[in-house]
Amino acid sequence: MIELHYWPTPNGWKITIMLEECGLPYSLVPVRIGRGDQFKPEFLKISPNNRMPAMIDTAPANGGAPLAIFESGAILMYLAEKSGQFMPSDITGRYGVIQWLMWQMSALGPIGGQNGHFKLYAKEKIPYAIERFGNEIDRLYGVMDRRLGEVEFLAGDYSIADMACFPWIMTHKAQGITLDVFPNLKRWFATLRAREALQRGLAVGKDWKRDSPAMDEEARKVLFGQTAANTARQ
Ligand SMILES: N[C@@H](CCC(=O)N[C@@H](CS)C(=O)NCC(=O)O)C(=O)O
Repeated sequence: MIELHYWPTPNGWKITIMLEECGLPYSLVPVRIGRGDQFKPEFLKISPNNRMPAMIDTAPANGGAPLAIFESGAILMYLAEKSGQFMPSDITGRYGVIQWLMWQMSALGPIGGQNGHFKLYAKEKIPYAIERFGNEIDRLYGVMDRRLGEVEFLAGDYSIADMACFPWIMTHKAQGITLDVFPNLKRWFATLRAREALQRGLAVGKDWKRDSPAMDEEARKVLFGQTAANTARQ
């Protein structure tokens, strides 16, 4: 059984989308990131970077002890391997998926996060930062649009690379981007959004936000201004 430590955010949705797509049974442990659950010692044991998602497979394929994994890209690869779905086993197909997954993890996600931070959340609006990350996220959307002009999905067939990117394209309006100027991306986005499993994945934990909203004063205090010193384990 997969135990997913989760909160409904773009990095969390990647995993609920995959779990719904591949049909592996799973249970959920909420990590209220706006309330500091990511600093609880039991969570840091499985996710030392104090970020969710993280997971534990209580029955890994090698029959060994429960296996804990953090970082959404690593979790997606693990679930693809475990289920035998959404990542081909031949070397050409596999690395086709991995390279786009790494692109999402190293570029689309982090730059989208910084763009959102400076555009929406930062109390002080810094024009240079807004322009810098606005340009870069626009460039990345362009990279994806060009790729999707050549192939239906990022790595040929629908894969974990598409699942990783979707939540970060879903936030395009908040990022200040219109998909009208990226027609191939717009086509891909509509195709994925129509998938029932993906919609189920996006709905996981939707109600939780009522008690613990994504961003309020308490969440700001927990999420912003983290340093090595103030996040050190007690
Ligand atoms: N590279 C990580 C990023 C995860 C991440 O940034 N998670 C955010 C929510 S989307 C989080 O847990 N934030 C808690 C915090 O900032 O303390 C991954 O893809 O798993």
